[in-house]
Amino acid sequence: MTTLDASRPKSASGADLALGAACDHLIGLRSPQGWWKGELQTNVTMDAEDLLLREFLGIRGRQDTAEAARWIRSEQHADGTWANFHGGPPDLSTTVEAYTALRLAGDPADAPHMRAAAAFVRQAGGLEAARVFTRIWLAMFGQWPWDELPVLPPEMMFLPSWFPLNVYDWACWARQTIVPLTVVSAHRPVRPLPFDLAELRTGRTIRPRASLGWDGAFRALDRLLHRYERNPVKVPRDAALRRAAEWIVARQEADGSWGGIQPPWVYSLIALNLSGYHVDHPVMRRGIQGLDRFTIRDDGGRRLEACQSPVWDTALAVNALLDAGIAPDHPAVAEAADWLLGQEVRGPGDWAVRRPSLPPGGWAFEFDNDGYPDTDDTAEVILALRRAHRPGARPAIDRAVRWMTAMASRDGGFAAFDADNTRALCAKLPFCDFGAVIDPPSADVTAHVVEALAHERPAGSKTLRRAVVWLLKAQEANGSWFGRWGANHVYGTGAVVPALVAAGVRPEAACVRRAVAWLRDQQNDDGGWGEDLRSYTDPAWIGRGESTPSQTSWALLALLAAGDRSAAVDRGVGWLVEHQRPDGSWDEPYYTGTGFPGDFYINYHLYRLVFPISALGRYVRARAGDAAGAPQVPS
Ligand code: R01
Repeated sequence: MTTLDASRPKSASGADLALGAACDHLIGLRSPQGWWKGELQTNVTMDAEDLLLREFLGIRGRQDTAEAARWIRSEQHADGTWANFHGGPPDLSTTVEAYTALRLAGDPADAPHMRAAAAFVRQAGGLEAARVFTRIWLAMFGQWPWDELPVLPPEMMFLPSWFPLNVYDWACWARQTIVPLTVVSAHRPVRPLPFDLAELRTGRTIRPRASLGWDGAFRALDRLLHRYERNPVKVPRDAALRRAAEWIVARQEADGSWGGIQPPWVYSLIALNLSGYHVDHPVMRRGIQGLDRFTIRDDGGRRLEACQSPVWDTALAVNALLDAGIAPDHPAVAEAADWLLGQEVRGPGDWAVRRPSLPPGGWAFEFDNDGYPDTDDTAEVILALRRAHRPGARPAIDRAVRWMTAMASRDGGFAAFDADNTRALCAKLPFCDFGAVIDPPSADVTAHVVEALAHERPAGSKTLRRAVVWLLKAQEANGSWFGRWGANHVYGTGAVVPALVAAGVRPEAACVRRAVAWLRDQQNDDGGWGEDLRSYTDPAWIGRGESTPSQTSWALLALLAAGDRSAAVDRGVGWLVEHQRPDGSWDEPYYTGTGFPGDFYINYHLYRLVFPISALGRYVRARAGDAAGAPQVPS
């Protein structure tokens, strides 16, 4: 007997049984407080950098080292390398960092797994070819000359918020990384290791090709800054370092983190330590202790989450259960909705630099990330709360709608954390060889906002209309939409089509028909959908890849919203039903979440469950509607 029988229409079909088992499994995963949180899996640079951080601060313990090393070894491929995601290619910087951490843990350089790793590193260009972040870590331990890194002067703290390259021109995740790194690179710390990484060097110097334009200009500026670094003017330098340290301390979150993400967190701890904060200082203690809550310990060893997704996961879970037809007063829905209400952001954040008179509201991604609410989470929570019909939710929804609406960028689209964070120049700095450093509007975020606003605002409201126009303009020639925060065009299209239909675009409209045709074209022979992460760097992979539960569900959500009742939909549902595990969940080794296109990917462990529930739920209900004579769209 499932908990659902009372609240869901019965039918003996495979989809219905699969849906019931999946809902039971999801409900079984919720916390006593009512929230959900799936593991947020990334790559071993998190674990390697955690050991390096502890070494730097002089707090590295034997047990933690041994357990982290065990995890890092377990992730190594047979050829000695590490990748950044399941099925991904060997990654040079990740392999350098993992190798360094294992040396720290005592693995001898002549052990077979270490020799294999070192051979790959040399063949891929050596330390000399690793990313800037990796070489900063090496410089902190005397394994790379500070002179051979791009300069990031702390004096950038003095640039006003209208001046190019000021700290608020950077995406919040890059801003919170760069400010502490200006402090670190001004101090040029060297804390020696008991070993040398000679075996990872090729001896070749990487001399950038002579070039014109911004690259050349920034390289010239970097040479000037290097000269300045030899003898910085003391008074402004000291003032800049003080201001940076204050800026960092003011942004520590209640859980001790910075931005709730690992890179700002570890660099802030290092920067404050260099600024005179001893490891016993309360700020440092909270920061170091907070890392514990991001640490997972199990049979595989000890690993860190790059960040945590409880608000996001809970909003998606509530929406999924409601899609499945579970009643809003079911305790799993009601308690989660009440927990979400308690997570509302009620204070100011960096977003206010661009929207100074806007009252706060909305939701962040994490437990205690109060300085950085985002429109993506806010939209999903608004959708969940309005459907959950909780007494007392209205004021919070209204504040959120108002905040989210005002976060529209100039062009009418929506980005995650900031409005008008579009200074493309940021990415041209020689420092920036990894990850997205600005937060411009994207189709997936704009779609989620449109879907939320469609229910909350009159169809003709100006913000909603402009966002819909933004989406129509963003449609690719092939009929799909790009996926910034999920992989990839299947995610974008799976978000945009339901949003457009919710906003009143007719399913017969050409833009929807083109999206449907594209999705049908991409369906795999097995009935599922998949899109390889290589699609971010190689257009030949767009829409192609092994079928996965979350991506199959995204495609189905778009087709169902478009009124598609073709065999393609039945075959997609068939794929989900056939691949369900006996426990009601699905396996999803492939990463389908995107941190930074091309550079950083996320396996959200709950995606494999919440999206199939939404897709199966809407499928079952659409079929029930068809049987009751609801209109269908011809395919
Ligand atoms: C990182 C890094 O580790 C990281 C971790 C998480 C994110 C940002 C936003 C959201 C919320 C989720 C995760 N939504 C907009 C998306 C919803 C699906 C980003 C980065 C790595 C390197 C650097 C993240 Br530098 C900085 C951070």
